[in-house]
Amino acid sequence: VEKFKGIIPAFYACYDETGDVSEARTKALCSYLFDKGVQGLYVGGSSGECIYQNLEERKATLKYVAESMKGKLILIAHVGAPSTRESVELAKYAEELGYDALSAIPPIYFKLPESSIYKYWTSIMDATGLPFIIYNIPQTTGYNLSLNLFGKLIENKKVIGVKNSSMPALDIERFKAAGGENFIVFNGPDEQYVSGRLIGADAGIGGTYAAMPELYLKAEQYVSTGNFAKARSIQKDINDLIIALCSLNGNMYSAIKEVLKLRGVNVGSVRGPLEPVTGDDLETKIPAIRDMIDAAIA
Ligand code: NAY
Repeated sequence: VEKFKGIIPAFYACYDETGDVSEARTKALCSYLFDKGVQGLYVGGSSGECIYQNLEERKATLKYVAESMKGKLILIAHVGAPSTRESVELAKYAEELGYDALSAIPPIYFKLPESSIYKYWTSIMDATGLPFIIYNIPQTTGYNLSLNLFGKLIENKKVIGVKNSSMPALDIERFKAAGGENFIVFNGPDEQYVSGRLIGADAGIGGTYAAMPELYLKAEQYVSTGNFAKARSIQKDINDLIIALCSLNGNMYSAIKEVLKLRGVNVGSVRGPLEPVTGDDLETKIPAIRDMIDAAIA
C-alpha cells in the first residue's frame, strides 16, 4: 500500500499530428514525468480521453507506458469502458503488461442500480489478480459512490483504495474513516489537494499534475512536513493556474497540451469532440500561463 503513496499524474492521450496515438510522444511524456520525480502514473483515465478512444488505442497507450516505465514508476491502468466485456479485456491486458493496479469509473450512460454497478466493478476485479482502486467522479459519471456500496466493495480484499474526485472534502474523510489505516484514499480534485491531504487523503491522482508536477511535489513536501502556510500558498498558485487553464477557448486538456509544448514536451492536441485552443488564447494566453507556472516554481 505504501508504494502507491505520492503524486500520481493522470496521464494524457498522446497524439501525432494526424490525431493517431503516438508511441514516441507517449514515451516522451513518460520520461518527462519520471525526470520530474513523480511516484506513478494513472493511465487511460479522464485525462487520457479514454471514453473517446477505441480499445486498440487504449491498449497501445497502456503498452507504450509499460514498456517505458515498468519497474521505474507505479503504474495504474484505468480500464473503465462502456461495456463490461471491454473493461475486462483491458484489465487482463494490463495484468499481462505488468501494471501494479487497476481502476475504473462506474458504468456510464444508463443510470443503473447499485447492484449493477457492484457487479460491473466485481467483474473487473474477478478477471485478474491485481489490486483495484475505485474511481468516484460523480461530475462526469452522474453516480456518486454511496457509503453503503463502498462498504460492500471493501469487503473484497482486492479493493485497496478509492480515487475520490467528488468535491466535498467530507467524502474523502468518510471513505478514509470507513476504509481504515491500510486503505488508500487518493485526492481527486486538484483544486483541493492540500485540504484533501489534511482531511484524510493519503496521496493524489490528478489531471493537472502533469502540467505542473513541480508544484504538486512541493505542496506534498510542505504537507508532509507540516508546513501548512507554505502548502496553502502553493495551493493558491495551483488554483490560479487551473482557473486560467479552464478559462480559454477549447478544452482544458488542449490548453494543458499547448502549455506542455512550451515546457518542452509535445504530446499533440486533443481529438473531437474535445476542441483545441485557438487564436489569441493560443498565441498570448498559453505563453502567459507557462510564465505563471515558471514564476510559481521559482
Ligand atoms: C483522470 O482520471 O484523468 C483524473 O484523475 C482527472 C481528474 C480531474 N477531473 C476531471 C473532471 O477532469 O484532476 C481533475 C481535474 O482535472 C482537476 O481537479 C482540475 O479541475
